[in-house]
Amino acid sequence: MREIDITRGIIENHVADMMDSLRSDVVIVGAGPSGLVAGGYLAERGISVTILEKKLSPGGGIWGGGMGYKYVITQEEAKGVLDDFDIPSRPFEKGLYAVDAISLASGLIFGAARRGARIFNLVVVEDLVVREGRVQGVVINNTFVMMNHFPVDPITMEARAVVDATGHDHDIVKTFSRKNDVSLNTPNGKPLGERSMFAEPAEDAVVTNTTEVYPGLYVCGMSTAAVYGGYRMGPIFGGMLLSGKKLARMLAEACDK
Ligand code: 48H
Repeated sequence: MREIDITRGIIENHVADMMDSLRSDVVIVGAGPSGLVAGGYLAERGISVTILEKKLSPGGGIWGGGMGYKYVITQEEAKGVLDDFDIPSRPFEKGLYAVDAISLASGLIFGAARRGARIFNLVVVEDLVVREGRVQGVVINNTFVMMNHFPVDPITMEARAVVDATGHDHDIVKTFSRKNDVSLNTPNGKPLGERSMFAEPAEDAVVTNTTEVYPGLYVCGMSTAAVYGGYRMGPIFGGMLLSGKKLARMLAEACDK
């Protein structure tokens, strides 16, 4: 065994995965709960999916549970998603389940990966490729480049659909709306901004507002609240899981056409 063989094994495999991701059916930006669920279900249907995460650890806002207490809550309606991803849950009140945040994060990450979604960490999506009135890909850079503000140009990946699953930040829709003279599929053509906490309508709205916000650009999870003016809901995650599931169904139908 030579050290250089270890190095070659890493570089060759990483580059092979990157080459497979140069053209995907779907690129999902953000590996939080909604993005991971969407990616897992899409990959299961044989759709080529790439998930890009700027942090070292995928999992988004799951890991810390509620204020660092390591449980999150889901509703009965989302129990099927937990079961599909083999994530244990504990019923604790009618219609509500407690889920260990560490099991949820790790279960969704591995569930998406083993279904065939290619997940890259330490990759920031800093812009979109927009051609002929349609989003057609992502502009990516390395997290360390972005953190240090180094003047290093980005590279690109193509996709038939790009998903903003970046959570509260709605980073992709925000940048897209700021940089282009475009009208989004929202009441005023712009992101409406997230509202304060009101859990029940917030959970419903996350699923309802999981949609195509511009040709080729979709939103799911918490970014729907920022884009469509929804309430926040705190550490209840059923809406995120169901939003990811709905998105996968929508995109699978779109990819079939
Ligand atoms: C690459 C990026 C970029 C970028 C961001 O926040 P998330 O967990 O997202 P959701 O919507 O799946 O889940 C939301 C949930 O975690 C939450 O915050 C809830 C329920 N809040 C309720 C409340 O009241 O507070 O994950 C988004 C991921 C993160 O891992 C980011 O690092 C990543 O997206 N990300 N990755 N390029 N430009 N921007």
